[in-house]
Amino acid sequence: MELNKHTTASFDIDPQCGFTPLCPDELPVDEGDQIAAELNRQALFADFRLVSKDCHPAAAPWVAQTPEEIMTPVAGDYPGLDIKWPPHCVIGTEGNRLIPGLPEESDYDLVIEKGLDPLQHPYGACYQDLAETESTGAIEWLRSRQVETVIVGGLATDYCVKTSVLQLLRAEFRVIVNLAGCRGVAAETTRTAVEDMRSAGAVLIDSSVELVST
Ligand code: VGL
Repeated sequence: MELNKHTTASFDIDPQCGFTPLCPDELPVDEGDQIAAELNRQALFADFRLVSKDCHPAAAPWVAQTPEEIMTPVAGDYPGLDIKWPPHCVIGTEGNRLIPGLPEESDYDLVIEKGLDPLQHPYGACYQDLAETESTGAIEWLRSRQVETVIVGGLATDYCVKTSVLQLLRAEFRVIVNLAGCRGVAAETTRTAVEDMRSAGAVLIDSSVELVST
């Protein structure tokens, strides 16, 4: 896969401790803490590097109060919410931090924070809401820099990575998903996510070894 660095961005989706075994009480994804080296490698093929972060409040209607509530629908009139999750990536906590091995946040070209509003629980990095009406600015930022191709990796393949990839494709970027730089919550939903991304037009690669700079 040939890439022109000047028109390519590398986008790390939610590579945060709260999605790794380092924070077992949050949303631990198997090997979620093992992707930093691969994210760093894919970034070598891009002039721009972005990261998105889940930045949640400690209390919100989507926070599951018991383990049984996890992934059950949020009851009540909350159009911005779908299902419940354990508290994760809360501002100011360890779970909110980037996984070990990644650059400092200040070394990224753009840091996108999403999910601050307790009445919204977005998955994709491009919008603050499930209805995709409030931009995070990622798409506009990429367009203003004439980016054409976005290499994506991060956590988790079956939720935030998938949704971000579909959003970027709808915004007409060429999207490359680096599977070695991603990990999923569950095997079955990860398989479906890979198929959904492929059929929407994403290029799936096994690792950054397949990338070449022109
Ligand atoms: C995520 C579930 C809930 C993710 C975020 O980053 O993939 N998954 N919140």
